[in-house]
Amino acid sequence: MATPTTLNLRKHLRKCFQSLAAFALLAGLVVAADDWHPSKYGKDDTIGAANNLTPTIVVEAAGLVKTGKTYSLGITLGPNTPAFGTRTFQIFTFPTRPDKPGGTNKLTATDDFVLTSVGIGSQLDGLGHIGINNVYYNGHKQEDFLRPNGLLRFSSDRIPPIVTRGVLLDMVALKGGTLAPGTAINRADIEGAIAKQRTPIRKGDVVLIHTGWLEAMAEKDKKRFMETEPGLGKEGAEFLASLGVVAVGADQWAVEVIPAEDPAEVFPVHQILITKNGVYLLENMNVGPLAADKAYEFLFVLGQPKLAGAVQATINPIAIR
Ligand code: UVW
Repeated sequence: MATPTTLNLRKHLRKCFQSLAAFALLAGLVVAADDWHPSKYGKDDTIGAANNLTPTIVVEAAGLVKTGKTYSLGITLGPNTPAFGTRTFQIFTFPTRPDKPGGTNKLTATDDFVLTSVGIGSQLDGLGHIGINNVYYNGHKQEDFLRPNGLLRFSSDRIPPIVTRGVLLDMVALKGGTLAPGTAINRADIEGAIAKQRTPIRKGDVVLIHTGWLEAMAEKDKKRFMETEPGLGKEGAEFLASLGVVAVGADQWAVEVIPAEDPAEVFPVHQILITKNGVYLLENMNVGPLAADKAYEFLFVLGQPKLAGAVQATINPIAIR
């Protein structure tokens, strides 16, 4: 028969079990929240989805060149280029030998000096750029790799040449016009474009999204261009990462939709692609000319600027078809 003491003991034990169960559930959630590191490419990996590039992919992508037409996907960077936050660009040009021409051949010369944010204009976001509560790609803390004179790890000059098949997802053609700011592009939209264009996305591809925002707004209203934009949503980002793409680009400044689908979140697509999956972002890509030619797949060529310790990279990838 249960005495008051044994009843109290049972009550106490039940409470203990309940607390333990709650703790186990919480621990499980914490583990699930961190299950993106170590990286699937290995605990020492520093190049993320660039691991999906192979010589075979390069050879196959080269086979997409049929006409020899080239497309410069970078926009020209200048002091008036729309920029995030306090980012700026300045160039100074001057004669190198102002006093007297050199030698008997009277050499004269001109030099330049550029003072710029790297994350301005057409840019690649490297794996040291974005973290989740100070945890970055492959579980690294910012203080482990950030130094005032350059990154110790994830420097963009270390990203291998990205030479692969490029796929343009023409959302403007799919939706019948420039996407409205705040429009999120998700899995159904991506699959819709893939089906319409007959361009499946493969492991190792670079995917570029045409929203129409760069052509519609970058010159017309720089402030509005930077305040909001149509772009990739979280589910779309998860989907593209699951396909093994190396990089995702768009013709707007953050690749992702602004404001975010959940207005309480800040750049969540950056975290899904860069931090969790090691997928690079390519921002402000001038893909309008590709869309105009219905060039939905092409050879994509991008070599990184060799800036030691850089977080991002100013880029001008070339599409060739
Ligand atoms: C941020 O730095 C958050 O923006 P972006 O990567 O688009 O330049």
